[in-house]
Amino acid sequence: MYHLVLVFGLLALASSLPCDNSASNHELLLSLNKDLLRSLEGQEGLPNPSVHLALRLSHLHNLLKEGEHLNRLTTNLHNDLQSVLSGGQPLTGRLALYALALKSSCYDLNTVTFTVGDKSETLLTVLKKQMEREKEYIAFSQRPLTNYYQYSLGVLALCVSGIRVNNHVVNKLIKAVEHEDFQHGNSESIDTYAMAAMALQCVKNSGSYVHNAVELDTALTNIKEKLLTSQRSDGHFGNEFSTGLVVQAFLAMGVPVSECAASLEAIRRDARGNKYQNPMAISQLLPALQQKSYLTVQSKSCLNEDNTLVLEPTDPVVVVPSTTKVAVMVEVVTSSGTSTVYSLDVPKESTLLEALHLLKEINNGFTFENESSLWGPFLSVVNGERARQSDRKYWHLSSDGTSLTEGIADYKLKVDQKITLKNTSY
Ligand code: B12
Repeated sequence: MYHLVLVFGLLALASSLPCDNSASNHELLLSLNKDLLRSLEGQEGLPNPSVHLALRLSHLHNLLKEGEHLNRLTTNLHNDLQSVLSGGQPLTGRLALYALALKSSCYDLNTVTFTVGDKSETLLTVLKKQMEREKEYIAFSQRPLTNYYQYSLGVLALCVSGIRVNNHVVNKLIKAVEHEDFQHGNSESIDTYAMAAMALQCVKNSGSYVHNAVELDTALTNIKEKLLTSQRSDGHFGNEFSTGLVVQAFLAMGVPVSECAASLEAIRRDARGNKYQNPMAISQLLPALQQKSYLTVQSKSCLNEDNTLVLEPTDPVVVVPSTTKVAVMVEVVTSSGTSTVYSLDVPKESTLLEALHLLKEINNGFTFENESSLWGPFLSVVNGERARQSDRKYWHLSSDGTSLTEGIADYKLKVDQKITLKNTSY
């Protein structure tokens, strides 16, 4: 009898974890973990707090490399954030990710300080003040200084660090859910709904939102519905790059893992097909694949951790440009609506960034500039025309009329096509 119960128990456990028990899944997790760890080595620029967070939430660790990266965060990233702060620009999202990354390494956040004016303030105080600024800005112009994704990250980082988030700050997020204010350009931002869900769930768990508990519950229910209706027939929620965050949000909201099986399988299918090359993409989906959400940072202990993740030396990959060419037309549509079309042939599999460089070299008047971000180069200026976040404008990328789901450094040109760069207001 006892054995029977045990067998049934094990079967029940296996069926409640349908996504994580095969050897091939383990291989995939190992390989994604290694990709993230390797991305730390190639990083010429600033250390990436989102990658750190994902590595720390993982079951597998390389404690030496994670420790070195932590040092780079508290020096290089810290100094960069200090200079942005001194310049007065908003940096809610990056401060929040920095706090989450440090917390995931069990770093004492009270010892992390910035100089503001002639005073020294802790990271969490600075973040709290950034949130106040964001809140004031919403009251005045119905949108945050940065965006609601970063606003949610701010609420989440404060909340998981045990800071009571101002009711008015939370209320602005609840209202934004109610008014369906989460946009990505001109479409809905599923990533933002997912991040807001984690933030609001954390606030709910903390029991600190005394303003109107029913409103908070309604917002969470509405987000859950919104996320569920974003599911595509292939299992993804939103698109390939939002699904990891959506699964994280469901886990945070207490949805059983078994209900996320189709979407976890969709992520794994895409990962095996090499869809996720960008470390940022991996950093947002790896916690979900390991059935964790950013909320688990709250209870993270750094004792007795695995230390088995090792990187085998890899031979340098020499990419020989393909001799097959693809014909690319690049259309630039300025804010006044004028359109200029350029044509060029590029080796098949070139990135859009490589194609734009080639186009610039041809010297036919085309120029462009980009700004670095956690996702890689963000196209910010084309033919001298800047599309700025402060003006609610950006250079929208599309191919044959379909919006790209990757940026200029990741999108590969595989067939003849027309790329449109359009200065778009949102
Ligand atoms: C807000 C947002 C935008 C806003 C940013 C301005 C604003 N209002 O703040 C706008 C609308 C301009 C935007 C544009 C684009 N976005 Co966007 N964006 C986001 C979102 C929801 C949050 C980014 C953020 O604030 N992160 C937090 C801060 C701390 O990180 P950060 O790196 O400092 O943030 C900056 C960069 O992320 C940059 N940025 C925003 N989007 C993108 C996309 C790429 C490819 C790059 C390199 C940079 C970049 O703007 C942020 C604010 O300054 C993310 C969702 C996500 N899962 O990350 C999608 C996301 C990053 N965007 C995405 C995409 C595809 C785009 C576009 C390429 C869409 C298009 N077809 O044109 C363009 C970028 C084109 C270009 N000019 O290079 C994808 C990227 C997927 C991928 N594999 O690369 C994401 C993941 C959404 C998704 N699930 O598809 N985006």
